Parts: sequence; C-alpha cells; structure tokens
Amino acid sequence: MTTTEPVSPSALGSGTAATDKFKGARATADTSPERLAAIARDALTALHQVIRDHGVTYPEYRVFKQWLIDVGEGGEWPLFLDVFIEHSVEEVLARSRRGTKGSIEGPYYVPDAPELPAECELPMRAEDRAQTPLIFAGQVTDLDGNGLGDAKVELWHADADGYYSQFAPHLPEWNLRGTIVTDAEGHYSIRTIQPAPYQIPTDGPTGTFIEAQNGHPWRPAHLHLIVSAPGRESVTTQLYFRGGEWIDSDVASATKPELILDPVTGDDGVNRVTYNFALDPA
Ligand code: MBD
Ligand code: FE
Repeated sequence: MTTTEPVSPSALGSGTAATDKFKGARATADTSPERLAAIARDALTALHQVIRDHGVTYPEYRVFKQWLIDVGEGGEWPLFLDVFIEHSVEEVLARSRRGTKGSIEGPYYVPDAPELPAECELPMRAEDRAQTPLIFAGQVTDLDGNGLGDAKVELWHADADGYYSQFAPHLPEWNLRGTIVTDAEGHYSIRTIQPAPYQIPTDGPTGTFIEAQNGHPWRPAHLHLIVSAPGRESVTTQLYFRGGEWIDSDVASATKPELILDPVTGDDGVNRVTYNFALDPA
C-alpha cells in the first residue's frame, strides 16, 4: 500500500522555485556609481534611525540577523520583497505613466508562456474546469483609444486553491498561463476561471514577520497581466474583483480602484467582463 503525500506547496518549495527562477534571469541596471552610493547610504541611514528610535537591543539585533539568514535559506526573498517593497517601486514608475494603471509583478511571473490566439482558453485541468468560468475580453489601445495591432497580453493567475503553476509541484507546467496574441485591432477574448484569494505561506520567515505585525497573510483574488505592443511601453498590472475578500487590506498593498473588475454572471453561469488597456508611447 502506498500513502499519498499532501500536495500543498510548502513555503520552502514555492520560495525555492521563485528564487531559482529569479537567479536564472540575472538582474542588471544602468545605475551610475554616484546614484548607487547615494541610495545605499540613505538606506543604511534610515535603518540606523529606526534602531535609535526604538532603542533596539543586542538580543533583538541578533534575532534580526537570524531572521534575515532564514529568509535567504528559505528562498523567501522574492516573496518578501514583492509583498512588502515592490509596491513602492511601482509607485515611482507610475509617476511617469498616463495609460492603464500598473501594479506589482509579484514572484510568480514566468516569461515565454505559449502563445494563444486572440480568442482562446487558458490551459487548464479538468478540476479547474469545474470552477466558475470567466471570459475576459477587451482591446489594447494607445492613449487616444486607437487599437494596437501585434499587441500581446501575458496572463497568469492562481487556481481555485490559490496555487500557481511552476511554483507548486502538482500542476502542469503552463496551467493558467498564456501569451495571448491580439487581433489586428488589439482585441482579445480569453476564457479562464475565477481565481481564488492567495494566502502567503505562513510556515516560513515571511509568515513569521506577518504574524509579528498582527497582519493577515492574504491577497485578494487577482489576475496578473503584462500587456505590450510594438512602440509602446508595456504595462505590468493586476486585476481584482469587486466585492472580493481582502480587496481593502491586500497584504502586498497592490490594489487600485481603477483595477477592479465587475463581471456579470450570465444565464449560462459564465462570468463575463470587459477591460481595455491603454499603453503609453515608448
Ligand atoms: C502572489 O500571488 C502575488 O501576486 C504576490 C505579489 C505575492 C505573493 C503571491
Ligand atoms: Fe499573484
């Protein structure tokens, strides 16, 4: 007789996968040495001031050091940074944008998902098919509302259990992920399922941090998107669902009022919603 292991992904499992993928891409930036020095100095100064203000003790300092080591060894830096820091970087980017609002990318984007036609269904399993269907349609345009040809909509989201393919071992490689190639006027109509709220793993150091703040580990149900077209700035964003749990208290501080969908349920039980993307010039 064999026993079945529970498939629930651990903090270590999803964190390690996210860390390995990020390392594989090798980040770079064209920051000048002067600018880097100024940012590094100010970051340290801010931390020194917190230590003085709170009268941080040696035992507390050592616990902090241990926690930092644990975050790294648990592979949780992508998770921790994207949940607690990325929203402020996105805020800076948004200063120079006029088109559709952006939001954070988060730790679970995978580039080069298989291409799908403008009218399509995301890859899904039989058990995904049992969830409420969602048809997400719209158009990619410039800032004046002109349709953009050769536009792409990269879409990825969690399943009904809150798991992302490639970060949970039990899911097919491209489950609920796709690169949708729009028609010549930027239109798309994508069939998928309603995602579920996402719970940050509570069994790792990020979970410990959230608990220490008396916070909750939830993100509202969301779709992740990167929308692009030739000659335009691409936008990385997320879409949420009106009335959804945690919309007003997202642990990752990544919701915006302009990014909330209001799907209509048809007599056929299918949720339908339209959302258009306006892209800034490159
Ligand atoms: C997610 O699904 C997510 O979008 C972010 C930002 C962090 C953790 C899980
Ligand atoms: Fe997400």
